[in-house]
Amino acid sequence: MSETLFSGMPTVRYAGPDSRDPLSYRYYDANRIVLGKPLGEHLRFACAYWHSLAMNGSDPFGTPSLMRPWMRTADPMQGAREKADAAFDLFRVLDVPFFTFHDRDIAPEGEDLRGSLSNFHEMVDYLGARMQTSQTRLLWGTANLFSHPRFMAGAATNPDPDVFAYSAATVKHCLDATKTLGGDNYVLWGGREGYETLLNTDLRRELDQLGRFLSLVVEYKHKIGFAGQILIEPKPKEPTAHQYDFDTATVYGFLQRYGLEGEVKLNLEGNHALLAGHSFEHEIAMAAAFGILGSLDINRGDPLLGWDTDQFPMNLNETAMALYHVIKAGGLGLGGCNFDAKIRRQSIDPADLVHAHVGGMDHCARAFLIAAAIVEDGQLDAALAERYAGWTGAGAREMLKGKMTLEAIAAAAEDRNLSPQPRSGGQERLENLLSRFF
Ligand code: XUL
Ligand code: CO
Repeated sequence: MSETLFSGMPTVRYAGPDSRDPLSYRYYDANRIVLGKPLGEHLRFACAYWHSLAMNGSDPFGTPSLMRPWMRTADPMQGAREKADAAFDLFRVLDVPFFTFHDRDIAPEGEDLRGSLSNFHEMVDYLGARMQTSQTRLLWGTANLFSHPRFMAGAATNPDPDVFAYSAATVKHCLDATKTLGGDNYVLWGGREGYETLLNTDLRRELDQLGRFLSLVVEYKHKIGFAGQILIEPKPKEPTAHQYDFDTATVYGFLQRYGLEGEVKLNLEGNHALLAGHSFEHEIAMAAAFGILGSLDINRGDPLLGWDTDQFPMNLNETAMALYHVIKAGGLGLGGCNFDAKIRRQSIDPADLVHAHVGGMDHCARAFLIAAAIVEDGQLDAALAERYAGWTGAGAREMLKGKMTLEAIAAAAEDRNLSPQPRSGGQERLENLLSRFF
């Protein structure tokens, strides 16, 4: 492997909470046993290729601020190989167990569909070779069905059936590649699956197209024996004014409508939750309640801004409560914590990328330890059980079994001449209890 931007950097190691070395892990001790298994296996961190390797610091008001060496290479395929070398060297520095990518992050667009697929598979082979000598595995693959102008009116929901077919071909090959590289999940984020104005949009048709597309993906997953999970990533807006996969609840309704609720789970993102007017913990708890919690894009947004800033997570309370609900849901299983997060436009040094991930991983590890301590303490759980204790009684349970009619419940209530007394929700007491763990 050639020299990379990260060649001179040693692998970041766990050094304990007292460490003064900014490039050491203070909380992320991957082998530490927490709640019966190693911390690393709970968190399953992933580095996102697009933000870490492909992003050049440009924003709607400015040209690129960080030009990486591989972005200057004249031959795009040679540039893609240099980018991959840098990627795996970065993974070595971070000692990160997983990575994630879109087809377009790892390989340049070709002249036409065949050319693009050929570039893609050549780079998938290259990544496969890199993975032979790396500890870093693939958490998930996905397709970029939103950057090229052909997708400006959507991919599966496009009014042009050729774009639907083009997208189907792209996803087929990305799913093949994800399986070949041993990925644990395949993610579909609905890039431009949404609308700007109803004046030119047939909602019913577009939703049916999206439902059909997803069914095709699920059928193909089974056909090739991909053992991983298919995940939808909800987001309420941006780039379109109204994205179809708005939030957890919306996607669950969509999955039910197209008969896919047993087949597809969710990849939930912190910043997307915020844009939907929810908290990250709300989205996680809601997905857990529906049994569709799959994986996390663990990042944070800026509550003062209305767009996806994709910052590295750094709000301890928010992350700890998000991970608390993950633990309560039984963990992430095949999912993980993917840093769908980017450094700021001014963070132009290669080291900034390393600091960002080290900080993110350490932050999440610390938050997980706090969440685990809350679970182990059990007082929050006990308070919840106590609040709903009335429902453990036989008469109460009978009402939910589907056997009692409204009249029967009414008759029983009248018979007992019920006069329920209000009880405190105890919110402040519970908040005080929680603050003891931070
Ligand atoms: C966009 C976003 C994507 C998905 C993968 O907001 O989160 O990067 O995670 O396509
Ligand atoms: Co994301």
